[in-house]
Amino acid sequence: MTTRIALLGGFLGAGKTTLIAQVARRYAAAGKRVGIVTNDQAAGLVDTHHLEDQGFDVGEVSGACFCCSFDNLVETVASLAGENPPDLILAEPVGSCTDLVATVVLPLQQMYGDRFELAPFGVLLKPSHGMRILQPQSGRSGFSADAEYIFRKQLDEADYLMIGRSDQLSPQQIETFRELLAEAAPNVPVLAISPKTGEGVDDVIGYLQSPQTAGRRVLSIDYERYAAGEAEMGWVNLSATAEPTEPAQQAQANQQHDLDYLSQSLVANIAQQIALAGGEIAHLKASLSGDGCTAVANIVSTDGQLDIGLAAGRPVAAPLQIIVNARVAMDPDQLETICTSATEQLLASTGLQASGLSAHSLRPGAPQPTHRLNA
Ligand SMILES: Nc1nc2c(ncn2[C@@H]2O[C@H](COP(=O)(O)OP(=O)(O)OP(=O)(O)O)[C@@H](O)[C@H]2O)c(=O)[nH]1
Ligand SMILES: [Mg+2]
Repeated sequence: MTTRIALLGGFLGAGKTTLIAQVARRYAAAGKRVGIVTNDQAAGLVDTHHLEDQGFDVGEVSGACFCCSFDNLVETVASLAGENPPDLILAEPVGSCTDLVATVVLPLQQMYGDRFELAPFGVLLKPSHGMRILQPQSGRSGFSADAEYIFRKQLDEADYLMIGRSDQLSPQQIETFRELLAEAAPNVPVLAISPKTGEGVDDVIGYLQSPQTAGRRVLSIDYERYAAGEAEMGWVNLSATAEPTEPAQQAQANQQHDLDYLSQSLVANIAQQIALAGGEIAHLKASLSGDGCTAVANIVSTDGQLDIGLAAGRPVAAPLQIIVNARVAMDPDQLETICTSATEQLLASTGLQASGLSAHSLRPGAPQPTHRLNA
């Protein structure tokens, strides 16, 4: 018996994890099970916590994107499939990745076709990013020409496209986006969906279950340009545990902390400092967890509003687990300094102390896929 796998791609902050959680909840409501694979260039993912906290079965491939860490992806998928395979495995590639048909979909189909079957490859679009690129007369760019190249390649290989955040778009804006996509990616089906409210998600499930062949469009791609686009992002993954300080331990152990407020103020503070430093945000997210609860706050563009990715809903006592993931067009060392000092400030405001605060910053290296196959 084969296990069905669906890759859900799309640029940083498009709403992939939110969509995956929606689909997983709908499967669970129908008495079905999904497994989920998250992915990042480095360990310590908000997404993994976000999904695990909602009770889903999650495997993480970290250290490199799926295409460069293909064997790790196969192992992770195989362990989720186990002896009692889920009805579907949803895999979320890194948002700055492309060429996934040649490097992931086809290798899974051609090398492991006896174990896995692939659903059509869907790519989710973030309106604030996509519209900037597809409407050049707006005078605003999607980061740089090389980063725009990645977005266009993501359009070029999708089996179907999804305009995200439909809850925040007028019918006219959706129509304009559709017209621009009809030009940029002719003959590719386009859904308008809201991963947050669930609007249109049943249509996505139609594709996840469709017998259509996956990965019908293999890219012609310039890897130097692709690498240059990826390398424009500074990447920071920070994690820390906040604990009561020694002398005041008892009083602090009883103190309750508002995870929702704390995650939002941490993200707002980091975003403010990024703006002052002239950085441009692709996705900034922070999760705070404690006592089985998680709050996630996000910002997906420099001029965007703060989003609540997940609400904790109740105050909790320390220890608290803090994770910050920032993908921003700016120097990664400077970004790391900003994330670290904002986390320290947050801790000072709670009276808690950080144990084991660690931050890892990088610029993604040139992608070197394990396999690259043609149809
Ligand atoms: N209003 C609204 N917000 C959304 C929608 N989909 C996602 N968001 C918000 O957008 C933010 C980013 O969503 P994620 O699901 O984390 O995006 P992602 O594509 O997984 O991001 P990366 O993994 O960093 O690439 C979160 O705060 C979500 O709540 C939507 O349909 N409507
Ligand atoms: Mg995600």
